[in-house]
Amino acid sequence: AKMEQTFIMIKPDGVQRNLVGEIIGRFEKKGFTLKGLKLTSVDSAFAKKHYADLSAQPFFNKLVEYIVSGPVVAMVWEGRNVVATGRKMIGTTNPSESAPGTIRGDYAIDMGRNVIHGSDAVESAKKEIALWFPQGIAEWKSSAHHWIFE
Ligand code: DAT
Ligand code: MG
Repeated sequence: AKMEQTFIMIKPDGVQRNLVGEIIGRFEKKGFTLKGLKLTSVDSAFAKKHYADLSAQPFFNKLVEYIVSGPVVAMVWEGRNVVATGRKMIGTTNPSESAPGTIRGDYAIDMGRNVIHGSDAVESAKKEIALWFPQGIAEWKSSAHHWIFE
Protein backbone atom coordinates (compact mmCIF):
# COMPACT_ATOMS: atom_id res chain seq x y z
CA ALA A 1 0.00 0.00 0.00
CA LYS A 2 1.07 3.55 -0.73
CA MET A 3 2.00 6.47 1.49
CA GLU A 4 -0.98 8.73 1.81
CA GLN A 5 -2.43 11.48 3.99
CA THR A 6 -5.75 11.76 5.77
CA PHE A 7 -7.67 14.57 7.40
CA ILE A 8 -8.65 13.90 11.02
CA MET A 9 -10.72 16.30 13.09
CA ILE A 10 -11.50 16.05 16.81
CA LYS A 11 -15.02 17.42 17.03
CA PRO A 12 -16.20 19.93 19.69
CA ASP A 13 -17.29 17.18 22.10
CA GLY A 14 -13.88 15.52 21.90
CA VAL A 15 -12.17 18.82 22.73
CA GLN A 16 -14.58 19.63 25.59
CA ARG A 17 -14.20 16.12 27.00
CA ASN A 18 -10.39 16.41 27.05
CA LEU A 19 -9.84 13.58 24.57
CA VAL A 20 -7.33 15.50 22.42
CA GLY A 21 -4.22 13.94 23.97
CA GLU A 22 -5.70 10.45 23.98
CA ILE A 23 -6.66 10.62 20.31
CA ILE A 24 -3.38 12.14 19.13
CA GLY A 25 -1.57 9.49 21.20
CA ARG A 26 -3.33 6.67 19.39
CA PHE A 27 -2.28 7.94 15.96
CA GLU A 28 1.26 8.62 17.18
CA LYS A 29 1.68 5.22 18.79
CA LYS A 30 0.29 3.44 15.74
CA GLY A 31 3.20 4.92 13.80
CA PHE A 32 1.55 7.60 11.69
CA THR A 33 3.25 10.95 11.25
CA LEU A 34 1.66 14.27 12.24
CA LYS A 35 1.88 16.69 9.31
CA GLY A 36 -0.65 19.37 10.27
CA LEU A 37 -2.30 20.47 13.52
CA LYS A 38 -4.46 23.36 14.69
CA LEU A 39 -7.12 24.19 17.25
CA THR A 40 -9.71 26.31 15.51
CA SER A 41 -13.37 27.26 15.45
CA VAL A 42 -15.28 27.27 12.17
CA ASP A 43 -18.45 29.07 11.14
CA SER A 44 -21.46 27.44 9.57
CA ALA A 45 -20.50 28.39 6.00
CA PHE A 46 -17.22 26.54 6.48
CA ALA A 47 -18.86 23.54 8.18
CA LYS A 48 -21.33 23.32 5.29
CA LYS A 49 -18.42 23.20 2.85
CA HIS A 50 -16.73 20.45 4.83
CA TYR A 51 -19.94 18.39 4.88
CA ALA A 52 -21.20 19.49 1.42
CA ASP A 53 -21.79 15.87 0.34
CA LEU A 54 -24.37 15.49 3.14
CA SER A 55 -26.34 18.70 2.44
CA ALA A 56 -29.44 16.76 1.36
CA GLN A 57 -29.54 14.68 4.57
CA PRO A 58 -32.25 15.39 7.17
CA PHE A 59 -29.58 15.66 9.92
CA PHE A 60 -27.46 18.19 8.00
CA ASN A 61 -28.45 21.32 9.97
CA LYS A 62 -27.95 19.60 13.33
CA LEU A 63 -24.59 18.31 12.16
CA VAL A 64 -23.48 21.83 11.17
CA GLU A 65 -24.71 23.25 14.51
CA TYR A 66 -22.69 20.63 16.35
CA ILE A 67 -19.47 21.29 14.43
CA VAL A 68 -19.66 25.06 15.04
CA SER A 69 -20.52 24.64 18.75
CA GLY A 70 -16.90 24.88 19.96
CA PRO A 71 -13.29 24.59 18.89
CA VAL A 72 -12.13 21.55 16.94
CA VAL A 73 -8.67 20.08 16.42
CA ALA A 74 -7.85 19.72 12.73
CA MET A 75 -5.00 17.40 11.77
CA VAL A 76 -3.22 15.80 8.85
CA TRP A 77 -1.73 12.35 9.45
CA GLU A 78 0.52 10.51 7.02
CA GLY A 79 1.49 6.88 6.53
CA ARG A 80 0.93 3.79 4.49
CA ASN A 81 -2.83 3.17 4.14
CA VAL A 82 -3.62 5.88 6.71
CA VAL A 83 -7.05 6.70 5.23
CA ALA A 84 -8.52 3.20 5.68
CA THR A 85 -6.57 2.43 8.85
CA GLY A 86 -7.62 5.76 10.36
CA ARG A 87 -11.26 4.89 9.68
CA LYS A 88 -10.75 1.53 11.40
CA MET A 89 -9.19 3.23 14.42
CA ILE A 90 -12.16 5.64 14.54
CA GLY A 91 -14.88 2.97 14.28
CA THR A 92 -18.29 2.98 12.61
CA THR A 93 -20.40 6.14 12.24
CA ASN A 94 -22.82 5.08 14.98
CA PRO A 95 -20.78 4.74 18.19
CA SER A 96 -23.30 2.28 19.62
CA GLU A 97 -22.16 -0.14 16.93
CA SER A 98 -18.45 0.72 17.07
CA ALA A 99 -16.20 -2.04 18.38
CA PRO A 100 -14.44 -1.57 21.71
CA GLY A 101 -10.86 -0.55 20.99
CA THR A 102 -11.95 1.98 18.41
CA ILE A 103 -12.12 5.67 19.34
CA ARG A 104 -15.89 5.91 18.94
CA GLY A 105 -16.35 2.48 20.51
CA ASP A 106 -14.40 3.54 23.57
CA TYR A 107 -15.49 7.17 23.97
CA ALA A 108 -18.89 7.82 22.39
CA ILE A 109 -22.52 6.72 22.48
CA ASP A 110 -24.68 8.98 20.30
CA MET A 111 -24.26 9.41 16.53
CA GLY A 112 -24.48 13.20 16.87
CA ARG A 113 -21.68 13.22 19.49
CA ASN A 114 -19.22 10.83 17.89
CA VAL A 115 -16.04 12.73 18.84
CA ILE A 116 -14.02 12.52 15.65
CA HIS A 117 -14.02 12.84 11.86
CA GLY A 118 -11.78 10.98 9.42
CA SER A 119 -11.66 11.20 5.62
CA ASP A 120 -13.35 8.28 3.87
CA ALA A 121 -11.11 8.11 0.76
CA VAL A 122 -7.81 9.43 -0.57
CA GLU A 123 -9.66 11.84 -2.87
CA SER A 124 -11.85 13.30 -0.12
CA ALA A 125 -8.78 13.54 2.13
CA LYS A 126 -7.07 15.73 -0.49
CA LYS A 127 -10.12 17.99 -0.70
CA GLU A 128 -10.47 18.24 3.09
CA ILE A 129 -6.75 18.94 3.64
CA ALA A 130 -6.91 21.73 1.03
CA LEU A 131 -10.03 23.18 2.70
CA TRP A 132 -8.68 23.10 6.28
CA PHE A 133 -5.01 23.87 5.55
CA PRO A 134 -5.09 26.30 2.60
CA GLN A 135 -1.68 27.62 3.68
CA GLY A 136 -0.18 24.14 3.32
CA ILE A 137 1.28 21.74 5.88
CA ALA A 138 4.67 20.96 7.36
CA GLU A 139 7.34 19.24 5.26
CA TRP A 140 9.28 16.93 7.53
CA LYS A 141 10.33 13.32 7.86
CA SER A 142 10.20 11.59 11.22
CA SER A 143 13.50 10.06 12.34
CA ALA A 144 11.44 7.00 13.35
CA HIS A 145 10.31 6.54 9.73
CA HIS A 146 12.61 3.62 8.92
CA TRP A 147 11.67 1.87 12.19
CA ILE A 148 8.00 1.90 11.17
CA PHE A 149 8.07 1.46 7.39
CA GLU A 150 10.16 -1.20 5.58
P1 DAT B 1 -18.58 9.41 9.24
O1 DAT B 1 -18.35 10.55 10.20
O2 DAT B 1 -18.48 8.07 9.93
O3 DAT B 1 -17.71 9.49 8.01
P2 DAT B 1 -20.76 10.34 7.56
O4 DAT B 1 -19.72 11.00 6.73
O5 DAT B 1 -21.73 9.44 6.87
O6 DAT B 1 -20.10 9.49 8.76
O7 DAT B 1 -21.62 11.43 8.34
C1 DAT B 1 -20.98 12.54 8.92
C2 DAT B 1 -21.53 12.74 10.31
O8 DAT B 1 -22.92 12.99 10.25
C3 DAT B 1 -21.39 11.50 11.21
O9 DAT B 1 -20.13 11.44 11.86
C4 DAT B 1 -22.51 11.69 12.18
C5 DAT B 1 -23.59 12.37 11.35
N1 DAT B 1 -24.56 11.39 10.82
C6 DAT B 1 -24.34 10.50 9.83
N2 DAT B 1 -25.43 9.75 9.59
C7 DAT B 1 -26.36 10.18 10.47
C8 DAT B 1 -27.72 9.83 10.74
N3 DAT B 1 -28.33 8.86 10.05
N4 DAT B 1 -28.37 10.49 11.73
C9 DAT B 1 -27.77 11.47 12.42
N5 DAT B 1 -26.49 11.87 12.22
C10 DAT B 1 -25.80 11.24 11.26
MG1 MG C 1 -17.74 10.90 6.46
